[in-house]
Amino acid sequence: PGGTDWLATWQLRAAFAARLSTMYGREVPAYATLVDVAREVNEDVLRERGADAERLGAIGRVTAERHGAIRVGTPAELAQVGRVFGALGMRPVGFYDLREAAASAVPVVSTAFRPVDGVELARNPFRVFTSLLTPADPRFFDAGLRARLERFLGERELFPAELLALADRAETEQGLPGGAAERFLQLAVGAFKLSAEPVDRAWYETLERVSAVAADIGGVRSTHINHLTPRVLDIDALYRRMTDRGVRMIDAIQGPPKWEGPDVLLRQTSFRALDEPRALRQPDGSVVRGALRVRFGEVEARGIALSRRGRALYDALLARLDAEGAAGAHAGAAPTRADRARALWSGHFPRTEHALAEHGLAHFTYHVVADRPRDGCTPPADLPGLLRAGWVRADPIVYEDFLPRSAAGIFQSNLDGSGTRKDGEEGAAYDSDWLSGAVGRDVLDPFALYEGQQERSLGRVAEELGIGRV
Ligand code: OOG
Ligand code: NI
Repeated sequence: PGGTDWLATWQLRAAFAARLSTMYGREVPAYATLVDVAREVNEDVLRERGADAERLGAIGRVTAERHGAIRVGTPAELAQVGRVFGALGMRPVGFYDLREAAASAVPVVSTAFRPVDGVELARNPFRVFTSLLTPADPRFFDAGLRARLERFLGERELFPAELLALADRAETEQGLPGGAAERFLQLAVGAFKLSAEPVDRAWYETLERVSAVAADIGGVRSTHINHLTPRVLDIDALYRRMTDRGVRMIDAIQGPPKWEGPDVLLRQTSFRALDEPRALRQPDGSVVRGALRVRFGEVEARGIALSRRGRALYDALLARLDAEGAAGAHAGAAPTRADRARALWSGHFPRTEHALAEHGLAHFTYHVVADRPRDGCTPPADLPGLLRAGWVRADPIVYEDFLPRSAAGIFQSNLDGSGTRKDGEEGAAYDSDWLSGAVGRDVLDPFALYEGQQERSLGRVAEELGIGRV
């Protein structure tokens, strides 16, 4: 393959992300405001902090960086999504069970499609959080509703055959020639456009009584991009500026607190979308103009990827914060959750990248320092020694994934009703293996990906310095 009008996998991915962004900006005007404010904030941070601002990604990558969210109804639809994103070099990573979030259960299990290779991520890190409805979970759907839902979903077509054929070709050939690329991009972006087809009101409302997410997925004959999230370097500043512009944000930033130590994992916040006009088909067959509120704006700041141990520490701190909150609510304690989180992190989380690396709590790639003065010493054989004596430098690996709790919170904070999950019944079992079977591709373990990236960099260090494994 080749030729001047050839689009390689990453170019297809970048073009898809850019076109989706243009389409979404037309559909949801507040998104354009969000993107403007995010750009302003990023420029300011770059001016204030200089090169340090780019420690977690070059500004070119960060400015173009987006994640989308989509929701589908059946394993067959998910497998088709896998083919479309496979054409863009995006693989399913991670398993998220959002049915289990205590205060905010939604009847879906999810994964994220994204590039996995460091070079590909640097070229364009576009990712899509992808959720699959769980009609087999009796806590949400009784047998009758499940049967109706599965019949409805089985009869719709989200992705035209021509799109899937082009996707398969692009994946096999790792790109497409100009004309085919153009057609593929048009069809792919079109598949995620909000449909103008009238919504069957009675059916939509039946599902809405179970969950607004179930209605959004199974109440219509098409899918759509649900939100498109830019990345910002200072999410607290962004939150203030959006509020100043009169956009009402949800009441918190989800994820780790703002504190004096390194940014880790992912911090996100959002605002409610406005009602969008939609045609509704009434039970008597007439069509009226109505409105649905399904889409919203979200923004995020990304930090360093934690190791399994680091993540366990993070989860433990979060659990403590919840427990204290529950206790404090009775005692009428004054500090806000954000204040308490900051105090807890300051007491228990390492304050420097160096300490994170030393305790194996976060992931880094390691690189031989090219211009280290030649002082006749031989390099030490251990990593702390190599770092201390300046032979090797550690660059943080950016967290490319999502947080189940923030995801559930984002879903829920933007829904009208809270829906119903009947407890006391056994939930249907879904796990990462089941999801791999549904999508027809291995759902990869994010921790293993970060570990692999770190290990490969250490292998290169050992080779370049001519020392044994570090
Ligand atoms: C997905 C919500 C999760 C995130 O950033 O955590 C998500 C959805 O609303 O479909 O996008
Ligand atoms: Ni999101």
